[in-house]
Amino acid sequence: MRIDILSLFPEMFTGPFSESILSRARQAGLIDVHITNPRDFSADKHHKVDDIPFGGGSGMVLKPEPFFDALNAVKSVGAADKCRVILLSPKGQRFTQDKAKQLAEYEQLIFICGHYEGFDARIEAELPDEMISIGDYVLTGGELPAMVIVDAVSRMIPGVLHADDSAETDSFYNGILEYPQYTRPRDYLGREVPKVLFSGNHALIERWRKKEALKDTLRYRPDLLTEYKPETKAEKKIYDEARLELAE
Ligand code: 9D3
Repeated sequence: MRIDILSLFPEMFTGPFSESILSRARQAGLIDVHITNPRDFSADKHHKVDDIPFGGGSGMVLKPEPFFDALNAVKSVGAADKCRVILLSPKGQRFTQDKAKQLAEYEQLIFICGHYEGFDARIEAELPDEMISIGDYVLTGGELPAMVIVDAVSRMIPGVLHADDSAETDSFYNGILEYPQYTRPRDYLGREVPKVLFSGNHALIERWRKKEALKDTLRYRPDLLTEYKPETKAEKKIYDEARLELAE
């Protein structure tokens, strides 16, 4: 996948994209990330990218030309339906795991980052296929949201994660939190690992994990369970036990 980011602050991306999984995905040729500064496309001799708002008012507005021209420069010539242009904005639809999965199917993603001063409305109206927000809180720009989305999308691309890193493959835990995990030592200053994990009984361990996952979900994210429907009698029993044990 080719990923293009249009940003007036290209240096912000150097750290996160040079570390860990994203760096390995780039080295493996699974993702190809390019940062473009719309300032380099400013027609103006001072490389101006913003100007005062028509009609008056405070603040500045991001000019159309640098963004229209920068987008044209990074858009590949391939099929239009294989490329998605995303403008990061508090006006956008909320980013979700589902959206990450959908975006992972494209051959090219182009992210347009702005900042507090806001885009000329003609940029928003014409350039993006969609606008995305990462949540209802105010940031200083679209750079961190772009990094969040690139991170979430990259790990959905086949080959970026090791097979055993993928929680998505385990339908047994879909829509609920993950089960609690333990490693050595068996006894940490008197805090013992639950005995069932040493039983060697895999069915029993699975059942325990499912129940503890449900308990954690009830405890920390009960909002996730409004949609939860036990599929079988056995699952219903685990769910009832989870609620009972939590109430104790
Ligand atoms: C004065 C009204 N503000 C909207 C709440 C204007 C405004 C504030 C902050 C316009 C842009 C920004 C910068 N934020 C983003 O560009 C942004 C963002 C965010 O602030 N929160 C969550 N997701 C995103 S995606 C892009």
